[in-house]
Amino acid sequence: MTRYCEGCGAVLQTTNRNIEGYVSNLEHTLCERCFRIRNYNDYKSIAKDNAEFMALLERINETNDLVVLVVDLMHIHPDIQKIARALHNPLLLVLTKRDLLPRTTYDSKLLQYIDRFQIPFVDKVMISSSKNDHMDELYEKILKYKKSRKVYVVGLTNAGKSTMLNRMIYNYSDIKREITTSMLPSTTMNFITIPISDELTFIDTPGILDRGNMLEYIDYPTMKKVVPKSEIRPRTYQIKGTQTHVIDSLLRIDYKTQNSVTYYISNVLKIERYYKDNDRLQELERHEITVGEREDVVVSGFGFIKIMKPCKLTLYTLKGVSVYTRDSLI
Ligand SMILES: Nc1nc2c(ncn2[C@@H]2O[C@H](COP(=O)(O)OP(=O)(O)OP(=O)(O)O)[C@@H](O)[C@H]2O)c(=O)[nH]1
Ligand SMILES: [Mg+2]
Repeated sequence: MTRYCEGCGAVLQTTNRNIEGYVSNLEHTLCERCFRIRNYNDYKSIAKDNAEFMALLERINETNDLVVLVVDLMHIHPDIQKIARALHNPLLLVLTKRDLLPRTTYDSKLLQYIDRFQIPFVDKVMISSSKNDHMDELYEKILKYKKSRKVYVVGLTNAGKSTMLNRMIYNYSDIKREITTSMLPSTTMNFITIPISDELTFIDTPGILDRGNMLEYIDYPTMKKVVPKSEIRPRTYQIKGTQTHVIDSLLRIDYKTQNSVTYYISNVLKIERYYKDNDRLQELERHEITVGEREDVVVSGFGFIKIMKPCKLTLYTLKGVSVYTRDSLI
């Protein structure tokens, strides 16, 4: 009989330690990887490919069940359109990790921001799973819009799907169960069925991969610094003439013209400023970026920088990390 890991949904197997679902003994309910994440913070990356993910979406698309699309507010990625286009199901939007953005930002502004993707959501909710904020509102909306017993939870990898579901399990069911969550992308490996009540069963899914995410390229101690844990204190700098900003060994930006720039990144990251030429981090991958009116520069998995005036800048970061501009979020 096929058995599945309770933490990540992988099929349990005893043959290959380097692929998903490995256990030394089939009596175990958690795979070795989940066990190590939970007990030792030992993160082993097992990436799925997106073809597999799209095949899972096709299975959801064959149903008419409600789909909850979870979007990380720190990481609103254009790929959510790809997910929405692949599904004909009713879609409920959940914007999560609200606790990380400044309290002074209007919720309505954040909710409206998503309208530019022109996805016909049945409704939208903004939550913080960490703080247990707006979970009752979300639960009521799920009960209101669900078409059958099953409700699927989808989104990009690392969006916070499993953390949200752990809250749901704890708040609204009697079951004693925890899905594995982690800072590392691709934690959930397969569909995981979570019966909450006779009327409601959630199905957690692996997230669509986001290849350019910085978290794929850094070690655990660095990840702990980069992933914000509390409300971000925006840091604003006035640029007069030329200025270089260097953040750890991860990012360098050369500004060339007068501007005002605000960083939305983890509070523990130090921003060093240089007013004279220097060659720090120039060995990293170079991006020449043209910033338009009221735009952010997004460094995937790291954070974003709000730039007041249109300009050209040079940015250096780890090879493979995706960098792009978008309309200002805040
Ligand atoms: N600050 C904050 N962090 C959160 C919140 N929800 C999730 N996280 C963090 O986000 C990271 C990813 O969470 P997961 O629940 O594992 O994400 P996922 O969408 O299930 O990811 P995959 O299984 O890889 O697709 C973890 O480090 C969580 O602690 C939240 O509301 N606030
Ligand atoms: Mg997950």
